[in-house]
Amino acid sequence: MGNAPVELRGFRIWKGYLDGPAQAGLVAALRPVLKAAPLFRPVTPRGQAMSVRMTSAGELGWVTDRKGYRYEALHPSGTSWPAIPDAVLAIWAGVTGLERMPDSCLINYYGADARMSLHQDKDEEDYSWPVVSVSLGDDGLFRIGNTTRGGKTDSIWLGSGDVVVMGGDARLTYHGIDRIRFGSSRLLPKGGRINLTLRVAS
Ligand SMILES: O=C(O)CCC(=O)C(=O)O
Ligand SMILES: [Mn+2]
Repeated sequence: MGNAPVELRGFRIWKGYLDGPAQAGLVAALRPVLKAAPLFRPVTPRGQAMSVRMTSAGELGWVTDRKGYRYEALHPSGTSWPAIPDAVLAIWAGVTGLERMPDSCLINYYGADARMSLHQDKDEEDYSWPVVSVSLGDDGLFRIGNTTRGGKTDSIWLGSGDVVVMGGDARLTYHGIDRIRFGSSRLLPKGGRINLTLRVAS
């Protein structure tokens, strides 16, 4: 679906990869996942509450608390994470062409004031697998830096249905979300932004 990807600092960005009905279908597929594994507010290893709320699907879910950043087989409530919906796996297959499927789908929810500071995704065992991000709902200002901390950055607004592949030489490139444009989309009934990140964690 959609146009050819644009490239920015090694990230492949598919604007409008998912059309409106596909976005709505994805939200419907995520509803039972969020019911089985409710969003929680993570705390950094230093004890700071993150502004995003999160949960996961798949065999492993990314979590953070006082004990550190890591993948866990269980939601903080002690239940296993729900399976990654097929519609989500189809996006991974479509943009990566890989046969290997991700074993983790992090679900981030950004309310009006949520952001995510520049970071690398580096808790996975093998960086040769890409990370795929799917945006739904309100626009988010995505900042892309370098493979080491600091230096120049470029920013691009990610809209609902946009898909980003972070792989190859850019697999460890710093990235983050500076802010969202709350209310810019009507996809989610209460507004806000959902971002899915698909990963081969182990
Ligand atoms: O929300 C986004 O677009 C990026 C999320 C992200 O980088 C992460 O969860 O590691
Ligand atoms: Mn990330």
